[in-house]
Amino acid sequence: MVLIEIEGGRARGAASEGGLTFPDGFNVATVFIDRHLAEGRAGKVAVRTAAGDTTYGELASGVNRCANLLVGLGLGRGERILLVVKDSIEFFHLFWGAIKAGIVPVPLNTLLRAKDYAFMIANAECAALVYSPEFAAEVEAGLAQSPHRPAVVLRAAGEGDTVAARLAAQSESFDAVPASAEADCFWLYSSGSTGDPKGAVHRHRDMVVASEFYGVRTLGAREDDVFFSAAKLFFAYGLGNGMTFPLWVGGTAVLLDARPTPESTFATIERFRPTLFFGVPTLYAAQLHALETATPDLGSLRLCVSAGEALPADILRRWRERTGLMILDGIGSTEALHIFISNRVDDCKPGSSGRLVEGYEAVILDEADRPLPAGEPGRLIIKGLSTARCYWRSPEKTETTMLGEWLNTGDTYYRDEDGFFFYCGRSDDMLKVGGIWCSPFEIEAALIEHPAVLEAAVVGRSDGEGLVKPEAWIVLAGGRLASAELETDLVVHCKARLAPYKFPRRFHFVDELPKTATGKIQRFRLRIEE
Ligand code: 3UK
Repeated sequence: MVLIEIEGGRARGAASEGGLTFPDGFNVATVFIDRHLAEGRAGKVAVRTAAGDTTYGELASGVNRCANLLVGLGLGRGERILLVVKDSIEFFHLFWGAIKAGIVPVPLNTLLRAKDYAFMIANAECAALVYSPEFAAEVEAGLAQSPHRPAVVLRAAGEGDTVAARLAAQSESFDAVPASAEADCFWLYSSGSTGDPKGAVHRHRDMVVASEFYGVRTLGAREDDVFFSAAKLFFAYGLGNGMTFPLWVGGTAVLLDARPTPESTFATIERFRPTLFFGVPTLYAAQLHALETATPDLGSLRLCVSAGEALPADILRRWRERTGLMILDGIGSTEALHIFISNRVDDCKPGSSGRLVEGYEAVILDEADRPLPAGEPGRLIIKGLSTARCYWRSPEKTETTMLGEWLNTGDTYYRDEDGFFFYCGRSDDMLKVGGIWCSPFEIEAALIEHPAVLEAAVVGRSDGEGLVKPEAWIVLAGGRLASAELETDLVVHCKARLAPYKFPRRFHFVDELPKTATGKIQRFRLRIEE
């Protein structure tokens, strides 16, 4: 059965949804996985990792075996399976196996701590939890702390009884459970400045829309491309770059399960020779430093992409000078699924996020919700067919973010006369550090647990390269004195409690913090102070 009209990796059909047609009963696993067998790609390598290559044929049977395993374990339609899984073939099997069976996969950030997992396990009321053995300590501690107990808890791979080990005994055929373009498909958790992470509920059509409008029509991804994303699959950015775009065009994905450093990313590029590389500004800056002494062969690359935070024009200039390669900056979000405003190879303004991606609309609003003319900064709202339907069980946050068909990005932007969008900052206090969300409140809460700290305020501060890093302003408890040892101790203290990137890179010790009459810390005053 033809589920979606496709020719040369492009969806064609009735003009309705931007040229995309979704038939009744549409299950997105059929177009990302099964279609390749019908199109003759069974023998082509779909995924490459240090552990080996997987063809499209092997991928399709692995996905079916995994769907059979999950159904056999008693998981039902619409139930959630949380995945704390490293970038690996198991991630592909679990994510698509679940979707094909009508189960909702929820990839989680693998850098989190026990209390974060405890919260998500309960919040999602998940029926299953699967994790890579590398993350066992935090995940198992989180499970022990959580009031909710998933019926199924399994390791993805490694020693003993794992998902990978159980696949061999499963049948390699499985008929996709009928769904629809608008049916709930998968979730991604997104963190806000206050309160707990929220599950953004994405639909079956969303990955098709992002892959076609951004991946194919904006980026120009093709079947002969080899994709390498430094951003991990559990981020919406990495999920698109490292899984859905390659599977949409019938290309090849290269996965790196280690931390993306200049050394590990250069080594991966030399070994697997990708044509497209996806990074974040902090990584490009670190790679540029490394390139002062290293001379990796980057000759396979035709194009680089940056997102997660604004790419400073100077980093782009230096990267082009040093490597001869272009970096396309674009803004995306977990709620939009992927990039909705982007530069293009032949249409780029360094320092801007680019122009609208086909299929999306954007409006910049003033305080009274009136559209602003070019040049004036305001709140950016966007509309497109890949945006999340809601946040799971967060009606208030859903109401302020999902405005009918429009999505409130929480970003301040202005648009120039040529239609290029320029980032001016967040509308709240949230920071992007290395492309990953960082709540100042969360770091402050950890800091004040330290006996030497009376009060703490965390703000973002631009480093020498125009990249934002958390900076702490601290009022010490009576009798305590500032010292280099204390700063080291505070960093160790934060790293023990929070995800490893959430610690202050600089400290200021002060007698008091600026506050409003009602006692609210005025972070904006700390941001302008030096
Ligand atoms: C900020 C940017 C300036 C912006 C993401 C590409 O980052 C992604 O998703 P998140 O949910 O964060 C979304 C927020 O991050 N941001 C992202 N890209 C840029 N700011 N310039 C940029 N190029 O505040 C946005 O609201 O973590 C990025 C694709 C998919 C994604 N989910």
